[in-house]
Amino acid sequence: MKYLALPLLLFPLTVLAADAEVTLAIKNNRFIPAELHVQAGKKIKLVVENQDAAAEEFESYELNREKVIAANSRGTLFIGPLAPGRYPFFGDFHQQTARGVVVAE
Ligand SMILES: [Cu+2]
Repeated sequence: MKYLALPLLLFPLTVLAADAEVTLAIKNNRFIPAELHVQAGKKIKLVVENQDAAAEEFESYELNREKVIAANSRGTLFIGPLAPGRYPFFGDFHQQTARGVVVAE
């Protein structure tokens, strides 16, 4: 019995494991950096750090992701593995200024 438990314990860890971690900041309703370079074909843990006093919603149709990041807090998203290419994203609450792109290469 005890040997059976080990894979079950490891299973969630392996699923959640990312190959790389990148950080994106939000400051003055802008993403920094606005162009985020990641490795194609890898699962990426994207940490979004909102340094503003207002919430923002990270959104990307191409990445099929949408997540609200509260004021002065962090949120985590997993993206990929991505094919080489460009994947625009935007801040849904400040679309005029909060724009960026993930470049997978
Ligand atoms: Cu939205």
